[in-house]
Amino acid sequence: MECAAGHGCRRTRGHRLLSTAVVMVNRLTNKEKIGEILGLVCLVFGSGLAMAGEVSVFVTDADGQPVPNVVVFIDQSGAAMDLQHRPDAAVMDQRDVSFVPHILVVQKGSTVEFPNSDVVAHHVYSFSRPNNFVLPLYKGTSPDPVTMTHDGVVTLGCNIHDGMLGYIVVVETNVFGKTDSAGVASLRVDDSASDYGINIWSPRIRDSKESLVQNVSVIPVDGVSFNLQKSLRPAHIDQSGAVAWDDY
Ligand SMILES: [Cu+2]
Repeated sequence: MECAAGHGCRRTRGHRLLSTAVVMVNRLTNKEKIGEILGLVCLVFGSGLAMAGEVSVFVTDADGQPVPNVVVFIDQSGAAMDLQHRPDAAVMDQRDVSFVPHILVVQKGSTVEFPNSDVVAHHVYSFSRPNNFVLPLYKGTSPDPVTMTHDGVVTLGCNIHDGMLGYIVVVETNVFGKTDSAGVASLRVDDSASDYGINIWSPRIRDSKESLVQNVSVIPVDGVSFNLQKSLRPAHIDQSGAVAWDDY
């Protein structure tokens, strides 16, 4: 961001430059000082905007408690995005008879690898058309990655272990994340972003679809809050270790 005073200060400069700048200003003439002070103001202001490219999203349940592991992403139509961040491949592991992570978010067109870290075999499948697929019983060597060619939620199961349940959320954007234990996710949005929608999704959420998107026209300084109204569905608990499968 170019400073209006023409000093060219950029938001990427940090506060650590501040003390150095103050010392320099003290050595200048009054006329020079005015100009430099303007620059300093610009520097501080720019530093304050250092997080302007980050949009914080907060999700709370009907009791006001933070909801972790909620997928957060912006609309495809929203703004310029840094396509350099597109992942080449994502990983949905199978560990302790569970899908790890339980919920994976990828950009449309990404490939997903399905290694099996267990000693037992798994038979992974999804009926979620048009991203449906089957990875016949395997362990050890991983099957070929699966390319997620359409957006939407891909529900995963295992033919052997009924308790295994996972989700791949395929989005049309590379600006996505998941809320942490504090119910917060940070999205990195380009400075030029405007008029875009912020969406949330979780298999636990029962609120109306319309309430799970908020449109913003600029980067909201205070972030965006989703205060869910309906009680959540219970969290999924895999039946890890419930059955001892030694070999297939
Ligand atoms: Cu399995």
